[in-house]
Amino acid sequence: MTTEATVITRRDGRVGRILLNRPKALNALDLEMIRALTRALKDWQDDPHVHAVVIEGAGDRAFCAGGDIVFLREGQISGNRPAVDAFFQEEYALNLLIAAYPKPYIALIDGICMGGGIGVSVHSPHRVATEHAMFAMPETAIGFFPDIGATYFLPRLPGQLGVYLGLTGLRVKGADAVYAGFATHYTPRAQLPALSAALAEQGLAALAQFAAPLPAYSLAEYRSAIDHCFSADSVPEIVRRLEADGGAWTEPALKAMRHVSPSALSWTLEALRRGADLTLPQALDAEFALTKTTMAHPDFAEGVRAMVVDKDRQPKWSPATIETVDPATISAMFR
Ligand code: QUE
Repeated sequence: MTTEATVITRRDGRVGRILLNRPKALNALDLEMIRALTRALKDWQDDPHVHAVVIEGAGDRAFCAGGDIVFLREGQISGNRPAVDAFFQEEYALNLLIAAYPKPYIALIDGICMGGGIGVSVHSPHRVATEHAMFAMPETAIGFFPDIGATYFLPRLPGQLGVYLGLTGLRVKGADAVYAGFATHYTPRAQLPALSAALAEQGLAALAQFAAPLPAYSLAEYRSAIDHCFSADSVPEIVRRLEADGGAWTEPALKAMRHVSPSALSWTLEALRRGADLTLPQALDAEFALTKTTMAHPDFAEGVRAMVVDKDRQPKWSPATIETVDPATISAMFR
């Protein structure tokens, strides 16, 4: 272990600690980090001194902002499919390892938690959010889809909330994340170091002890409208329902849906509907298959270019509008 490591693991009292330590990259997961996490969890699985695992993000901006999508884009463009496959296979295997982990795995989420960051937290039964926690699945913005098991858990959020969040990429903050189902406990940032220390001393009981009462749910008044709009059978119909609703809550949703990849909206809706009937392992297998067809679509390289590489935020999608996406082309991307 060195302080330069992008994942720092150590034993502390009854717990094994994992620190995602790439704060300048918002602790986004590269393959080396995925491997370090996997190795630590496998070591501690059989270590009688380790009763639980606690994972946190370094710095005060992010728990984990996602995966190494620049690496994935380069692998796709250069035709290095083995490297791309290795990344997804190992990332999804880690998601499954966390879901089935035999000891408590506790994620302390303070700051940004998106994509791959959700994959190393939401599959565990113990997720603490602070008032600065910010959850999102923004992959339609890069011409991809919510993966890391999101096709399993988004359809299991209350009503159509997961479809709304998976299509729009909109953010859920603080205590709202508990109501929405991303987190199980709410603890103020100021108390997080004390909670983290208490977990090493007394174990899981510390979670309830440090949980603060939840403030009101800001999405409560839109829930039935969200369910109505996002239960539609197609993306164009969802847009028609949002326009017909006309409420203030529909503005950010429509703005987001007009900015992201029209094709990605369509394959994401299909993937989420299918995921509702799958187990987590089945959903991850289906996601792995879908990485191949979606990354081969021009919108993936273009979306990562516009949002992450060049940061001009002006992607040129093909096709350019929701109305001109061909449903048969999307259907052919699924097995
Ligand atoms: C949409 C996304 C992602 C994104 C930006 C989007 C995403 C992702 C990252 C990201 C952030 C910080 C990093 C990094 C990647 O940004 O999935 O390597 O250091 O991982 O608009 O889906």
